[in-house]
Amino acid sequence: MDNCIFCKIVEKQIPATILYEDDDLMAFNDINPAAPVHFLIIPKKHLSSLADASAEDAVLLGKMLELAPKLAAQQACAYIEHADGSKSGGFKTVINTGPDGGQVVYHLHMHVIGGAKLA
Ligand code: DGP
Repeated sequence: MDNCIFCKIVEKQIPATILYEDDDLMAFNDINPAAPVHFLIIPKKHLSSLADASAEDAVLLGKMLELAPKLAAQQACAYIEHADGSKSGGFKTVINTGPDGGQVVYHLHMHVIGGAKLA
């Protein structure tokens, strides 16, 4: 889509630190990280926001959610349940939607944030 900054990243028209790419998804580091690990998972298909997703996008949304813990683990913030029952690591996933949700870039994206103890 014209004038969409994330579509331009998908098209490699502007640079980004790309962590993952397949036919449907891309993940790249956030330009303004809120924590030591902060990357975005986006569908390559332009959807303006989560509110624009429909039933036909359910598999795509599922793939985004499935990818988050895998990439988080690669970025050294895996969530681990230990044999003794204790837990460590982890990360936060956020999808901002609309002005009141704090959305600034209108191409659906999921923030994955970690590498620190988050509130
Ligand atoms: P949101 O408020 O959920 O729309 O967050 C948009 C995020 O996108 C924000 O954390 C900064 C990031 N961002 C904006 N422009 C660029 C860019 O050109 N490159 C990268 N890597 N991230 C960007």
